[in-house]
Amino acid sequence: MLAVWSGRHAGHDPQHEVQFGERIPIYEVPARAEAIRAALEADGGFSLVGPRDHGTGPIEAVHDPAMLRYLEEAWRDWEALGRGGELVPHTVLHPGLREGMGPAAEPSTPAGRIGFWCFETMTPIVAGTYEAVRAAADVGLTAADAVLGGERAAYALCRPPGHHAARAVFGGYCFLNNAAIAAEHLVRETGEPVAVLDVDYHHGNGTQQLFWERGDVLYVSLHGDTRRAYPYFTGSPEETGAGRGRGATMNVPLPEGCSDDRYLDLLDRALEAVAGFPGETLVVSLGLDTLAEDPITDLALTLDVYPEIGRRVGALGRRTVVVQEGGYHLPSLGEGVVGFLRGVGGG
Ligand code: OKP
Ligand code: ZN
Repeated sequence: MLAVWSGRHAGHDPQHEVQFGERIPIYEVPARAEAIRAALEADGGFSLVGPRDHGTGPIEAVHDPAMLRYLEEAWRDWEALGRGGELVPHTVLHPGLREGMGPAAEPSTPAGRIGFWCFETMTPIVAGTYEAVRAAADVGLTAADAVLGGERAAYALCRPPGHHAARAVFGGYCFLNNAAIAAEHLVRETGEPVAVLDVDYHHGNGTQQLFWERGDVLYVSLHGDTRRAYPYFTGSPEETGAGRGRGATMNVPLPEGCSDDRYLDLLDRALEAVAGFPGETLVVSLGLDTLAEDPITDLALTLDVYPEIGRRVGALGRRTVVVQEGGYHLPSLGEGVVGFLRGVGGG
């Protein structure tokens, strides 16, 4: 199987995330991508290639161009103030702040701008962030191109992840929504509907928001029930899309301690929705943070289940682009990803 990756992810290397007033070591680290790459290489069944530069067009087809401009300028403008370290907001644009008063305008200072575009405190910007997030988008797009070129499946080793990034806001370790950018690219290139299946532990609020009113992109997600789990404010089963997208969003909340068997049952429901949706192309947002050992989540999946999840996804018989999202237990990441991909590929 073709696996696309870029070494430029390594430039996004913040040391901390801020949680509940504490600075703790960040979980979303460069070693994640390196662990996956090493496992793909060791397996021998993958051809690793670099991304092709797709420019800003396919990104701006999904995200507010002003947010992309902000990401490009953020670190430079921060440095110009003589600042360094890691750029994290102290003031965030909560919708209640301007309730009934219309939208806010983008502020002009770095301190104001980051709170306008970023929704939380765990997604720092550093010197290499912009280059890394552009590379991650290109990695996803290049894997999509492989499938457009006739490959049955391709893997995009994206880092940082993307599914929490919405049209005009970023957070949750994510800046650009790699999977959504790839899905939109696939819709435009094929002229056909595309399904997105999100099996990361966390609800892909960004992907859901981007395709909420779209009837030509299905979004189906299994995730830790957001009544208890991040990102808290999206992901309920009552959310099914609107307008032309009515019925083209499906959320399947997972209970704390969810086992392999329970997960596979719920996965089958999600896969039925994909099978009932038109089109031949599938994008998978793959997170390994559903694993029992994952340090930031609460399910009980074992490493053995990922090949079976992959096999069931592969059995849909769709052309499939697998996009990396989360997964924070470094010792298991490589085996989990390789197992899933081998399952998709029928191996
Ligand atoms: C990104 B992806 C709450 C911690 C939440 C942010 C999680 C972002 C996950 N105590 N941290 O979906 O794996
Ligand atoms: Zn996640």
